[in-house]
Amino acid sequence: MNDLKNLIVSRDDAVATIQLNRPKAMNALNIEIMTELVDVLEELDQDVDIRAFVLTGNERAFAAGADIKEMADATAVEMLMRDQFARWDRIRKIKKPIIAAVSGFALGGGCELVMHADIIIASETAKFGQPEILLGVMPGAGGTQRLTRAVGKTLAMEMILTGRQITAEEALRAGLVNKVVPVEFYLEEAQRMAREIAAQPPIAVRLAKEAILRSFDTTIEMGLEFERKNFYLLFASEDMREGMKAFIDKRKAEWKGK
Ligand code: DAK
Repeated sequence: MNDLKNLIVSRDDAVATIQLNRPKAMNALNIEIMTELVDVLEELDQDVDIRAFVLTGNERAFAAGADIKEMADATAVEMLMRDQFARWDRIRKIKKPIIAAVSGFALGGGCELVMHADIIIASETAKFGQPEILLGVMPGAGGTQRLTRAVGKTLAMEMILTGRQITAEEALRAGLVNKVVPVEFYLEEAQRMAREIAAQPPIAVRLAKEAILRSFDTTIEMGLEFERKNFYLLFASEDMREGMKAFIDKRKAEWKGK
């Protein structure tokens, strides 16, 4: 993690903040930055001292998409052989909660990366869009699926078929983001929420995140079944005993992550 060229990683107690750091290229997501990002997320996902992630960019751009310069001359076979989708799938498998703190442009792959996060905090200046159509292509890292589920069919169609960007306020109304805050506070607010989640019992957080994500690829029946299994499983945790006992004793619970 020491020789990262495109990311700045900082730790504050149980929260790891990962900042995309290719400012001259508007944080365009080239293969190198995506490789670093996925490796860091996986490494910290295994670190018991880290309980939540904040993923951010800079004030001007969260990320302006996949690196167009890296893709412009690629053939279909080269794109296939680069197997970039595998990296995105690995982000999907991260177990700890990821909070995206978004300011400025979150476009194309940048918007898709934001939608891989579990919670999204936007600054008033954030702009979300899937402008791939303007380049002769279409979203390739989940945009047609995740944006549609987040904002509904008609707005997703408009954004993807015209390339129109939406403002933070519009994103809030459409249900794409959790909160819009002044630009001075977007990172702070995401870190505050990450700390709040990091203070919860980690096994319950992990199993709840897993169950929510499962709702995207299953029927309600199978999803409920999955939820129930995770619910039962929590009765095997020390934290469950502690949480309920602390309530009865009228004291604050002390979580062990066991
Ligand atoms: N790629 C490469 N460079 C980019 C870039 C990008 N996406 N976005 C910006 N830059 C670079 C610019 O080229 C410029 O570099 P220099 O000319 O200084 O060398 C620098 O960043 C500053 O950008 P601008 O001069 O354009 O700054 P402005 O403020 O005027 O405009 C902008 C900001 C964000 C509106 C504009 O830069 C822009 O429209 N950028 C492109 C946005 C876009 O079309 N994004 C979608 C890209 S396609 C996949 C997964 C995902 C994807 C594909 C495959 N696999 C898993 C296989 C996703 C595809 C996409 O995202």
